[in-house]
Amino acid sequence: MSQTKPFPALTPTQRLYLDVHGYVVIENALTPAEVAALCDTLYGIEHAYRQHGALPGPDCHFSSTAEEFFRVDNLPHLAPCFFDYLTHPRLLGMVEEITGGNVRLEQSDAHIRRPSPERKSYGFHRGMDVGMSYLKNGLYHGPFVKTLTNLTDLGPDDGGTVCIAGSHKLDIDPQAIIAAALADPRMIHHVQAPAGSTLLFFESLIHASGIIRSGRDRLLIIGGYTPSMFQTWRGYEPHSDFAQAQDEATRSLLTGDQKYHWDRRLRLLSDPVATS
Ligand SMILES: O=C(O)CCC(=O)C(=O)O
Repeated sequence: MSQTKPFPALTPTQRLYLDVHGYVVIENALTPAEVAALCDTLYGIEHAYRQHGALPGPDCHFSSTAEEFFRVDNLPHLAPCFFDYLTHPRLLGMVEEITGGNVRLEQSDAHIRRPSPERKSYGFHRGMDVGMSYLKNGLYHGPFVKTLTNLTDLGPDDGGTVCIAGSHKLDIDPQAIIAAALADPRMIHHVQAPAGSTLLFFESLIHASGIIRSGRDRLLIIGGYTPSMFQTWRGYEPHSDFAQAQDEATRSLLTGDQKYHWDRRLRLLSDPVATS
């Protein structure tokens, strides 16, 4: 990783929004060229699969190959644009800020979602227990954080991510939270943003894929990150030769080999955002 990760990476306003709601949208985090490369690569992988049933490389898998939901998993070694996204210095700076120290890649996946007439309800879920979170300098920190970047523009009918705002702090049975929130749509926030915008969120936030009503494809890419001593999700172990060929910082990001040498990164809310 040649560029430095900014710290703090979030403005005080972005950090406040994140702490209150459990997510914040960073508009235009990626350039149009980065978005185009990711879309071309993802469509290319789907095309190769539909033609020949081919996987795009070793140590990866498809979580879904349905027409309305195509998903390829474990990405860093599959294409340079995937690698660049998952090692994006600014996004990593944000992730480290809200986990509270250096991170490793825990999972990575890219999706193509298409309209599905059968899909009438959200599949709300969370991937981390709220009890694993902690406060430092009065700010909320969590051990599992995702950067979900939409690669297509998201208007109100394009099926952007939905979430129950503030649920990242609620140590309550998720089914009870979901039932209560569904009774008042104001509690369900719905991401709308230009292509290349990143939804940064705690995995303890209850969230789901939105429902596409526009008829347009929705493409996205996700990096999941944890402190260095955590394991990957099953099926996301790094491709060994690829990881070993990286510089030390990148290898640690991919393998978590810093383990319990956890370099803390803590800010105050009032600290201004770093410009580089
Ligand atoms: O499709 C989305 O917007 C949400 C994806 C999601 O729920 C997840 O990766 O856990």
